Amino acid sequence: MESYRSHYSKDVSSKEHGKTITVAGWVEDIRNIGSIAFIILRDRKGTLQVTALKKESAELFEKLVNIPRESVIAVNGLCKKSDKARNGYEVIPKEFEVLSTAETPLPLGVVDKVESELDTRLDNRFIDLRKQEIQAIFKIRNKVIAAVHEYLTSENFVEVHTPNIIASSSEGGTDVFKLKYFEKTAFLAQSPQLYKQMLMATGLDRVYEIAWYFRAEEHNTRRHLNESTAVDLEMAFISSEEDVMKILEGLVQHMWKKAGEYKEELDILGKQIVVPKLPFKRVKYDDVIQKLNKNGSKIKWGEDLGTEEEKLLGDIMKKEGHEFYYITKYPIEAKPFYTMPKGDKYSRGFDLECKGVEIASGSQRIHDVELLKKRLKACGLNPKDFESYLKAFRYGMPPHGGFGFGIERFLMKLLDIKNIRECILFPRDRTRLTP
Ligand code: AMO
Repeated sequence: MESYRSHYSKDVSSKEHGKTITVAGWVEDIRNIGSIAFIILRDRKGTLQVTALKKESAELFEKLVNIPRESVIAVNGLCKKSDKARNGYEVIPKEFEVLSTAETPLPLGVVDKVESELDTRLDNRFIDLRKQEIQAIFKIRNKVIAAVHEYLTSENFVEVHTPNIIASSSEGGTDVFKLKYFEKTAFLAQSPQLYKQMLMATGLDRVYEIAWYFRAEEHNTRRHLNESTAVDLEMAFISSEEDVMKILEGLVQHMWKKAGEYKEELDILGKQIVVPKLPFKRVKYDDVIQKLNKNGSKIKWGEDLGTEEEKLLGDIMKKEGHEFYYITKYPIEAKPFYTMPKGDKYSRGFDLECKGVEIASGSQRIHDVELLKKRLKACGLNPKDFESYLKAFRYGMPPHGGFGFGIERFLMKLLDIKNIRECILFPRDRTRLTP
């Protein structure tokens, strides 16, 4: 065979009728009814029927029908219109080559009707991803990330890449992975927080990064990963956190709109996209607590919202007609050390929630070095551990702010996926380190 593939399944049309073509892919199914056999061949675009007739060549027929399912083959043959074939065409094989034989039994079915456990699927992710509905999630993921670049470039943001091996924890908490860095101890970045802020002192006054978050959180939930991805953004010369929130809601709307253009994938997933209207509702933290308490929650002022409170708030807000809403004016004690205070008790920190799940959080930051040191100490951290970060605030640092926006959380909400592990290729959670 000269080339293993001259056509993809879906590209075959009336132009190919009566011509010899080569198709290649995975053997999804074989139906042998004695004198005739139908081999369903799958490639990245879909499936195509290869129809083998015993009377044409008994030898070729026997070899073809005995290929184990999910083996990779290339078939050269005559392309013909066919009313009975799934996509209107079939290939009558002249010759074929087995490029890779699949072992039997398969650890996971590709087109089986029975649903497999998520763990079995993740253990065999390379087969799981052969299913078109699973591939659709990642094609849409690719599309929304492209939309991030498109939108932020149009808003004059510069894409940057900052280190993931760092000397002090980025979020200040204990949920940090330690590692040996030659003679020193290093950490995996919980976010690019310190670096994106340092960049505000450079004149690159609008930056973003598609970032990796490494978080040593012990809990195993359906909305947490230990390694996740996020859109991280920082912008200078803002007059308040509102400037940041405007960019974030514009970005979310653009991503939603662009995802809606992936009709084929959305059809496979049975989803319809309704683009949200702007501006998103803003609800003050105090009002959130009131709403929650009125609806039976025992949450106290000053506490951060847990999963249950977020869900309850999602229901309350839905009744009021809002799927997207910002929680604003958080108490300072519920926010990280870099958050700009507002008066004694409050802060300029916000969360963006979508249908009961936090998808982003951000704030205006402290740009005064003395206040920053005070807040570090108040949060139980040692300013000495943050010296190289603090230095960037001593020689001219403009007012600035930004946000971190979880890509997997976004996909969960966009596609109504219940478990975040479905939204990343090879999830890392409390117990999973392979594949
Ligand atoms: P925060 O910790 O709230 O803020 O994270 C920002 C967003 O990242 C996503 N996210 C996660 N997704 C999956 N699994 C996790 N374990 C996880 N942790 C966070 C969420 C969340 O809203 N530096 C600040 C952001 C900023 O102020 O710029 C930060 O990291 O969608």
